[in-house]
Order: sequence, then C-alpha cells, then structure tokens
Amino acid sequence: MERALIILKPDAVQRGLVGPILSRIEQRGLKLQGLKLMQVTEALARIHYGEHEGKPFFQGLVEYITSAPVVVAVVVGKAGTVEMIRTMVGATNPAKAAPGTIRGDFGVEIGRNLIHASDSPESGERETSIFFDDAELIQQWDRATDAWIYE
Ligand code: YYY
Ligand code: MG
Repeated sequence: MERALIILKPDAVQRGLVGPILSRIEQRGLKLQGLKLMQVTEALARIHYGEHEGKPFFQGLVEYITSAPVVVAVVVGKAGTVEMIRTMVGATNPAKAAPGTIRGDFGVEIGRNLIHASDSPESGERETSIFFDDAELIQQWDRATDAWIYE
C-alpha cells in the first residue's frame, strides 16, 4: 500500500471547492485514512516546504499556505497511488495543467494552484507524519466497496 498527503490549499477552501476536489478522489476509489480542517502555522509550512527554502517563491508560498484554513487528508491505495494522484492533480502551473486535472479545471495561476499532493511514497510518509498524529489516522479499515474497486 502507498499513501499521499493532500492539502486543499486556502484558495480551495475559500472558493468552496473542498467537496468537488475530495469527490474526485473518492470517486476514483481511493480511501481516506485521515481528514481535518486546520490552520497551517509558519513553522509547519517551513518544515513541509523545506525542499524549497531559498527559492524565490518560498516566502510567498509560506504566506499563501498560512493565509487561511486548509483541509488536509491522507489518502491510501495500492502501489502506484501517489503517481495516480499527481496525475489527477496536474501540472504545478494551472495555466499549463491539462483539462480534466484538478489544477487544469479549477485554477489559472501557479501561486493559487489549489492543492498539494505528495510527489513520492517517501514524501507521502514524511508529510503524513508532519501533519497527523498516529491517533488521528485510521490506518486500517474495511470499506464495503473495496472488492468492487480492487481485484
Ligand atoms: O509539487 P507541486 O506543488 O506541483 O510543485 P513544487 O515544485 O513542489 O512547488 C511547490 C509549490 O510552490 C507549488 O505548488 C507552487 C509554488 N511554486 C511557485 O509559486 N512558483 C514556482 N516557480 C514553483 C512552485
Ligand atoms: Mg511538490
């Protein structure tokens, strides 16, 4: 199994797109392990986006992600799930993202690109541990539809 952290960024929450975006993930057949509304602190933002520290967009990125509440989710599925989610999310710059992707359907600018998704299984684990305590996650639960989604 593989899991990804997803953040519905402040613009997604402000624009009332939490439902439509989460729907796509649910409809695809992926399973939630955790879900919450929260305000990201500057310290948390700097840790989460640590790989981008020093880049010209870093300060603006921290200001954006901390500017209003976000919805964070942990999504789990079979091997390949992280890549599948990244494909659903689309290119970093919504102006270049393909129609049918979340960024390509809902956004126009890189600084308002609606959603974060882990870019590898390793970052999925790292980011999950940054945003969630173990007690907040339901790591193992049976879903009645599982047998209709996975062979
Ligand atoms: O993983 P992803 O979100 O698609 O892009 P990253 O390259 O990891 O960058 C993180 C975040 O930074 C991106 O979602 C928007 C912002 N950003 C930016 O504002 N300007 C850039 N040139 C590159 C990234
Ligand atoms: Mg990234």
